[in-house]
Amino acid sequence: MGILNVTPDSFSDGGRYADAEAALAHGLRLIAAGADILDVGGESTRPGAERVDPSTEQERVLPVVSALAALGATVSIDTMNASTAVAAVRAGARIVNDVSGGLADPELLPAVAAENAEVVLGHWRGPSSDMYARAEYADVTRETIGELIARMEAAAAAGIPPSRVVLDPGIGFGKRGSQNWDVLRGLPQLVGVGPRVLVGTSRKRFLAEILGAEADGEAATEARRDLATAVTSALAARAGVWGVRVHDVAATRDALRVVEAWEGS
Ligand code: PMM
Repeated sequence: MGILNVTPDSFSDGGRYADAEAALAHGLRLIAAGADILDVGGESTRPGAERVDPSTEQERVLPVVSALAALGATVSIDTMNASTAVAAVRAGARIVNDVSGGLADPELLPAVAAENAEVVLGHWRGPSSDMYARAEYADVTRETIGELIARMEAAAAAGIPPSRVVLDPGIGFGKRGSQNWDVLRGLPQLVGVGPRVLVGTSRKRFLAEILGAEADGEAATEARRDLATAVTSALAARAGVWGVRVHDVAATRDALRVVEAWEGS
């Protein structure tokens, strides 16, 4: 899954693809690099980010979603808003990627069910503005999986069967540095729950922390974070996940080719 953020303030690529034409061109580059799905987002979820109103979000994403869908791309819409999810699905998106797992907007799961879309349910304990305040766990892996199962059950109650659900442990969402590694170590248990699993580690702060890369210049940090992302993607694939959400699709494709060769598949 290639990341296409159409936002002026996303933490790593914010602002670069804010205009629809530039976003479309970047989407085509991601497909050429080997992305199977393009994840279009119009609201930054970086730590401390302010919420964007749904009409601004839709102005940003809908032209990009419809242009990519018209070209035959599989598009997911990265949103926490039911109205944006519905508008994007009607513009051609097949998957609704909600980092809040349906918690931010109670209308989202019923809307996804009514539109017959698929849904990514992220593990989430509250808005980005204060998510680290909620990063208190006795057992982060067990609690993350338990809370995701509860969201899967909420989706089923809204009319979305597990076959249309993808679970995402929400790396960086309400989790501090080492807690993210604990969750990644527990991926085989999450895969064992049943639905497909998606993981998003791309360029996240917990990677820069172990690299000691935070003090580097921005470009150097990005290159090192992309390499670390390719490695985590390979390890996630070995753990049995269905998908990885990344900025640098080419590097992750290469990493996944290595995994396939290693596994002889
Ligand atoms: N992370 C971000 C945004 N959307 N969606 C899913 N499913 N999983 C994630 O981990 C995730 C996401 C934040 O990263 P970005 O600002 O680079 O998009």
